[in-house]
Amino acid sequence: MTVALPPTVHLAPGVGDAPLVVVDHPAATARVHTYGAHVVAWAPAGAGDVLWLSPDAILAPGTAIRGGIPVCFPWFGPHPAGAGPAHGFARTSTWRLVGAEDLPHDERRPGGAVRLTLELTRADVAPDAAALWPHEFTARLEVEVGASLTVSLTTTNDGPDAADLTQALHTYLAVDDVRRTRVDGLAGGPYLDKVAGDAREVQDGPVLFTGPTDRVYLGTSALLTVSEAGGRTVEVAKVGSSTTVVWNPWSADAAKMRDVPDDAWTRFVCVEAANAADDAVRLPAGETHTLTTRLTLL
Ligand code: TA6
Repeated sequence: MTVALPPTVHLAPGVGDAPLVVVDHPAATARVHTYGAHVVAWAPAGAGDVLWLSPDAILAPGTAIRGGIPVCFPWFGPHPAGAGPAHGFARTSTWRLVGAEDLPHDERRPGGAVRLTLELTRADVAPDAAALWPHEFTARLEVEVGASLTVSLTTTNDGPDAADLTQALHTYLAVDDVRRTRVDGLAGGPYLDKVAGDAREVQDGPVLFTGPTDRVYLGTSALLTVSEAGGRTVEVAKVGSSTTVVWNPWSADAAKMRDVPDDAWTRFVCVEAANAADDAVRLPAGETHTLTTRLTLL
């Protein structure tokens, strides 16, 4: 890895041979694994961690890290033909750090920021995994760490044929108690209810959490807020995304997950900028698509 690092960025041991990128900037701190291009922590100055990382997260090649922002690509959920792992191969591949730079203070970036760029091509992916999505591609993940956290996944189709893909920036937000948390901005929108066999429903008011929740909101680019009574509010903005996924496994499903402590399901909610189900992306040869999510603590 030969990229020049500004003084605000250093490398630390990560997963296997894939280093962890540590950002320590006056505007914010962050940690990003090159394994999976996985942001596992972000704290704007003066605030605690906005992202939830499981205390039992498994940091080992071949396993996706539980928490932070897993990059689900080039498929979201089960493999389209049922032939591979859930959520694609990006989160279990080692990406290359190709850029790290300090960005000056401006209107969009109060206090400045650090931008990291990571890249993954078909050649970086284990052959058995790459065979599950037979396209030449370049995926770039830009992570801008500052008073806001902006994560952009840009995919270029380098092959001769159109490529179909689904994707998500599967953001785990830390909350004190999901049962006191609400998501505003989705009212009136249609969704697939995964816990009710993909039933098509329409959102009535804010999303409240009273049981296992796994919803794929379709055709929405809405700005959201995730807030807790008496607690903090996180704004979730997105671009290039027509799907928003909202997930919490609740107690019984969490108990089956070996990388989530039994009582930890109350501590997070996933609010994901995605393109999935009806909103899958068809990328013509030579074309590029960018999916962005931007988190701001209000
Ligand atoms: O985004 C929600 C979801 O697709 C759920 O169905 C749920 O199983 C979750 O992602 C976590 O998936 P994972 O493969 O990381 O255990």
